[in-house]
Amino acid sequence: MNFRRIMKIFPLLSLVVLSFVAMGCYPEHNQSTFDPKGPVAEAQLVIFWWILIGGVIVTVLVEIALIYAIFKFRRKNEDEMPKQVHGNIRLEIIWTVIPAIFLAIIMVPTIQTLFYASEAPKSALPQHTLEAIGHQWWFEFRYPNPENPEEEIVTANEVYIPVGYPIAINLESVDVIHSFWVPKLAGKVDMVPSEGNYMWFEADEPGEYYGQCAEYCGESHANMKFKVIAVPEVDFNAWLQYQAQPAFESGDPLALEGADVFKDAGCSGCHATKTVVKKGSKGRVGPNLAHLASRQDLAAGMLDNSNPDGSVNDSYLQKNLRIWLEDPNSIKPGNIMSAQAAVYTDENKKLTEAQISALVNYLTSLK
Ligand code: HEC
Ligand SMILES: [Cu+2]
Repeated sequence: MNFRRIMKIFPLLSLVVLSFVAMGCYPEHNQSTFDPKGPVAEAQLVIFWWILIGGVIVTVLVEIALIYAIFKFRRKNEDEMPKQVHGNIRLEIIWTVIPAIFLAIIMVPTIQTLFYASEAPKSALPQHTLEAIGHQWWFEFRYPNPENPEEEIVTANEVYIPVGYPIAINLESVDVIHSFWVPKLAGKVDMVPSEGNYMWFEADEPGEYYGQCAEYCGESHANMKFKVIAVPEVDFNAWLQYQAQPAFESGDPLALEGADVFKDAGCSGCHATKTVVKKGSKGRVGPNLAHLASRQDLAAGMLDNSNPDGSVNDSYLQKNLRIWLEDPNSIKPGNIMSAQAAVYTDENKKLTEAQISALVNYLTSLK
């Protein structure tokens, strides 16, 4: 293709690219940072605008100077050589001082916001704390048990918070570095193995806020999502109390059979169904399944079981569980369950159709 042809399609190409870029910025999108729903994300957005506006002013000034110089000092005809200069102390001081002033101005709100985001404000309200633990490729959450400070309530991939309260979050990882990001509530913070990290956020209004791992952590990094569900405090307390209850025991014969398969097929080796654990104890390889059927998604946001109003639809859940158990790898490439569970690695131990049906029935009963 010759240069002319490229120049002809260039405007069209840039339009297409620009429209894709703009699609990522529309504020209503659940992972857009342009419509913050909490004070931390708001403060960070203000910094973004300061830096963007400062950057635009500097860019425009530099471009104007550049274009001016190009025209003013260009070679006017073939036999005239423009004046050759080297160095200009006054100019150099000016173009060092102006950006320095801009940086100094932007530094003030930046440092303020750094301090603001680094620790939850001490308020009269009781503080809620939360442990978030990154695993390849899902998130474990633990709450202090209000009934017993020595214990923690465990769940996965879906986290409830009370609206209007600062939530202090301790971040950890059991394997590689992950990053905890809920764009509408706060900027990302790394989850570093054996090196605790900390952040806080607060939701101003009830809603579902999508989260995402934001640090490349292996094959299914892009499939490592979670949900923050902000609800009024009474609902939060009810939810937490409910999560602390033991898993529901169904009397349905197929579910009972499924519970047996769950033990016999080695599922319980990686999945706990006990909700309350000793504080700081090591979790298992896979997500806690005690109240799996009360969660909107399966496999860290990969399969949606919910009705439009957020309630769990049992028939979606059953369908999704079947898809997951038949071949987890087709949903989440490289996931540890298909890589390590004997029922997927050993042809002789493969789950039968009947076993899958029993498991689906049992897991759907875990409300
Ligand atoms: C080697 C450990 C291991 C074994 C054995 C195992 N799993 Fe898993 N399982 C995992 C991991 C890890 C995940 C998380 C996958 C992901 O999201 O990346 C998972 C995810 C799941 C999920 C989705 C959970 C959620 O919160 O969305 C279900 C359901 C599940 N497993 C059921 C089972 C059943 C049933 C068996 C037995 C047939 C089983 N698992 C055996 C490790 C295991
Ligand atoms: Cu990741």
